[in-house]
Amino acid sequence: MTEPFAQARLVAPDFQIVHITVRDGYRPRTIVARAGVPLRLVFHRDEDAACSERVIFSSPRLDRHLAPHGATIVELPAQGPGEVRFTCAMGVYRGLIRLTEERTMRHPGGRGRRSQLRVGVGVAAAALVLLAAGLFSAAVPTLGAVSLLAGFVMVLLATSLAISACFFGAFPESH
Ligand SMILES: [Cu+2]
Repeated sequence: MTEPFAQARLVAPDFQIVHITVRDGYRPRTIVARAGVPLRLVFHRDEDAACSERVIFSSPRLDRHLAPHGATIVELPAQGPGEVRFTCAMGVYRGLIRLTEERTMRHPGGRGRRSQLRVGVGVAAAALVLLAAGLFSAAVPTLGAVSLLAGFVMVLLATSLAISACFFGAFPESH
């Protein structure tokens, strides 16, 4: 079973909001929100069980009363990347807020970062080939021109491979 999960909605550059239903637990239990942006949580408590009367946050340390059969707003200040836990007073109901950097918000699958990694690997491979070609031509002077040419061809090939892999998604995980 996949865990219920929600992303806070960014309404303005400095304002994001998420709604949480409180009934036999928190729904969603896991919230992904932006680090560095204040977060408004709207708790909809659809019960009057004593268990869910209070909600306690790990960072900052907040303790709030939730109105039964109503909505209660809790404002969290802007915080750095990390996790904020919230529980009922007994620790029976548990929720988690993941504060992440903007980059991972825009690329939930981490695509942007992976493409950058691929370009980096391509460039590193090309540099390595060039270095090897240079060393080889220095060691064998008579073959210098030939090996240098071969080195440049390999650099071109490696670079174009890396670029095409990024742009055309040659790797299945890029989708
Ligand atoms: Cu409780």
